[in-house]
Amino acid sequence: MTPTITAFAQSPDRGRGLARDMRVRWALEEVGQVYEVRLVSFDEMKRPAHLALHPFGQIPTYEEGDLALFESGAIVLHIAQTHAGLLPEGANARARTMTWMFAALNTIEPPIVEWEQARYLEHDKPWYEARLPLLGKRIRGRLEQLSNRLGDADWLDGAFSAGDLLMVTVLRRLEGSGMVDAFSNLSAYVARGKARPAYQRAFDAQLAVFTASNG
Ligand code: GTB
Repeated sequence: MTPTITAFAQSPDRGRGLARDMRVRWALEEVGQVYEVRLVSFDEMKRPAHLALHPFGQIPTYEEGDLALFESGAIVLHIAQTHAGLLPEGANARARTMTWMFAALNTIEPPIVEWEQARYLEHDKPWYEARLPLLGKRIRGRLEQLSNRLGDADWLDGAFSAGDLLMVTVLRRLEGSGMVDAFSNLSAYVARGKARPAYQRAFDAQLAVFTASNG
């Protein structure tokens, strides 16, 4: 059965592939699963039909027969568990991959989101100038730890996995900030992820949405 995912009809990232449908598209491309995309506007996301799929009125969602999922991490895990290619063989290796998936979403992504939100939503607040460097420092601390663990390996734990897929999409949120570039192994790691043909197909597909609606 062909799954359907949702994505922004008008992504605020203007085709940079930073919204979270990108990680789902990439996972589907990695495993060779054809998929359909339903584009939703901000208004539609808050209406009952979409809220029935996603209680928080967001993208991405994933529908496959009578299964409906939300949360990009859960969707990527489902894709990885139901197809070959994103989880290693062996219970321990799989558990370690899932650990990296959680690390990407629970340890690395939260300070990045907090920093982004401060930049977009708090720049006119009296605490902004003092708070932003603190948030940046928190991110750099995590990047340093991640960089130390990655060392000169290509991927976080053996072969490329769903853990790397999520980690690369999370680190990409810092593009343009210089924070990842300060760690040469991390910037090479992100570049390796972006060089994968499946990543490029996913990126092109989301970019085509932006190009179609912006000429
Ligand atoms: N925890 C959820 C998940 O992982 O799926 C979070 C989902 C989420 O934040 N969705 C966002 C959304 O639907 C889009 S990805 N927002 C609309 C709303 O909440 O009303 C977040 C995002 C948005 C824009 C950019 N950007 O412009 O660069 C990057 C990331």
